[in-house]
Amino acid sequence: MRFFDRWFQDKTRSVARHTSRRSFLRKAGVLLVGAGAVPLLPVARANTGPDDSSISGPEGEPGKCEYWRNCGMDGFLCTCCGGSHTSCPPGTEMAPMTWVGTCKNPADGRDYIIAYNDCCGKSTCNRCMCNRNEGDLPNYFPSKSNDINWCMGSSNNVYHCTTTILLGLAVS
Ligand code: ABN
Repeated sequence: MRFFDRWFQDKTRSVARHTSRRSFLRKAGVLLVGAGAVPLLPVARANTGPDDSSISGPEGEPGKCEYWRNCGMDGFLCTCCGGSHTSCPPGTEMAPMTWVGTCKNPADGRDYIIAYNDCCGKSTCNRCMCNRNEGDLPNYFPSKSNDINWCMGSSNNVYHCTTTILLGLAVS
C-alpha cells in the first residue's frame, strides 16, 4: 500500500511540476471547443432519399400534382398552403395516423414509401388540389386508403392539407 501511495504522490508531483495552470486551462479550452465542433462534422445521417434537385420539370416540384411523391395524393398540397411537402402550415398540427403509398422516384428509378400525413386544425386550404390515387384502395383498407380524413385521430379533426413524408426505400 505504501508503495502505491508513494508512486501516486511522485506522479502527481511530477505532473504539477511540469504543468502550469495556464497551460492546463489552454488545453481544457481546446478540448471544450473541439468537443463542441464534433456534432458539426459530416457524418452519415438518416436516409432522406435521393436529391430532388436533379429531377427536371414538375416531377421535381413539390407544389405540382405531378411531383413524384404525390403519386398517391388525394388532397391539398401543404406546399401551397403555407407549409411544405414535409411540414404543416403554422396553426395546424400533423395527424398522428396516416396512410402510406409507394411512389417511384424518377431520379433513381427506385420505389419509396411515402406517408401522406394530413395537417389539421384550420379550415380546408382549397389550393393545389391533387387526386392521383396510385395504390389507393377502398376505405375498408384504411391504411391503404387516401379518401379518409386522417385528422379524425388528432385533437382537432378539421382537415387543412396533406404532406408527403418519405419513410424509406420500399423493398419487395
Ligand atoms: N386524406 C385527405 C382527405 C381528407 C379529408 C377527406 C378526404 C381525404
